[in-house]
Amino acid sequence: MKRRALVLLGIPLMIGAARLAAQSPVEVRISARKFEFHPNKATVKLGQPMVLVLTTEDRIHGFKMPDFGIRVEVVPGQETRVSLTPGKTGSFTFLCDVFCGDGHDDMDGTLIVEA
Ligand SMILES: [Cu+2]
Repeated sequence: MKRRALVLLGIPLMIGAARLAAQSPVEVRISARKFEFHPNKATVKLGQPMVLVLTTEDRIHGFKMPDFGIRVEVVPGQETRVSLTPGKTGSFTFLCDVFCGDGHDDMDGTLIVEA
């Protein structure tokens, strides 16, 4: 009798843990510096909650990904965190939109969302 109670108690706990694992976001860390993002390519799964963790050491950069309506500043000494659950597949460009010098125009990267 006691054992059955424990088993029954365990089932909702297991379901809860599985839900949490399914929902816990994947962290994608990207650092910005003159004049590149590193890495400049990241691949994620369609519908997988993710958090972009953006950092820089040299100066303020921008991080803009128009396809997902994302536009933030990346400030030295801070982590800029952006939550995103990609709802479409494809290759999506992100770029720096804060002028940071002569190589600024080439400062971009790609987020690939796979099914
Ligand atoms: Cu720039």
